[in-house]
Amino acid sequence: MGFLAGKKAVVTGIASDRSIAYGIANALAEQGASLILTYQGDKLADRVGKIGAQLGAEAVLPLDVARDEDIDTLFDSVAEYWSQIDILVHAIGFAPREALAGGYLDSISRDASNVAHDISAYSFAALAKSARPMLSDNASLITMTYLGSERAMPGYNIMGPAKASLEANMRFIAADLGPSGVRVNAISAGPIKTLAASGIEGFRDLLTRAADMAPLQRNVTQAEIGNTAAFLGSDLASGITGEVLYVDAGYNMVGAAHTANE
Ligand code: 0WD
Repeated sequence: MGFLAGKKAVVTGIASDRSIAYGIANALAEQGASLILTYQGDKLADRVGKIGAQLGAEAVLPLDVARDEDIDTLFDSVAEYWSQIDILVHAIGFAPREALAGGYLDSISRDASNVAHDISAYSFAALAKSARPMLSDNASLITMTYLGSERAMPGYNIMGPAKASLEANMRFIAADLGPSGVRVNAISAGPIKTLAASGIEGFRDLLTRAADMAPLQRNVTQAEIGNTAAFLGSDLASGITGEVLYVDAGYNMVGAAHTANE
């Protein structure tokens, strides 16, 4: 029996079987959690529906976090299956493609900034707020972030400030929900080739550089992010809240002098 047996998990952000959220859903299922997945928009309904069937999900529900009515109705729909939620995974990020190329100031605009913050950061608070009445008294909320929140990574541009906002959101939500026993954390993943990542200019170089510099001398996998989410979602992590946990083969802590081959 897995260490998440009996837990009920809502996982957002699956766009394909390369999505980080797919790795997370898979790891949660392997450890015995029951799943409800969400998909963004009709064009992903079939693909995520098939993934749901493959993972044995109890339901696959629509959620576009740009729409308040979707956020409001999601948990009404979840309540038709479950009375409580133990794990909520937010693996959603978006910025207009033109904002993820070229220099920061060249690519920035009010619209791109608003969209990136709305979809990538505010949506975590909106989901937590809406899920709150259904959260079990040892529930775990998990979001996905990236080192661009604290370092000016080339090409990451407006997603950097959006991830910084997401991490601050995570801490404020953790402070709010902590008294009721609910834990809230972020996983800061090293680069992984997914649909969203391929929109970032120079992403291939980022992958190579991260693998060269990281102490483990490689990139991380979806499965490694998934296993970390399974741990954070479980009672094994009962003392951890308000944290950013790096799953990046050690890249974030290496000084420039340790850059391999330079
Ligand atoms: O290297 C990477 N891939 C890293 C990703 C490193 C560190 C962090 N992350 C983060 C991302 O910023 C994101 O928050 O992990 C999260 C998941 O990203 P992913 O797995 O890399 O990307 P992808 O497979 O594309 O899934 C992200 C999905 C969207 O995919 P598309 O490709 O269609 O934009 O987020 C979902 C959507 O399914 N999404 C939305 N869901 C609901 N409402 C919305 C929305 N408005 N917008 C995007």
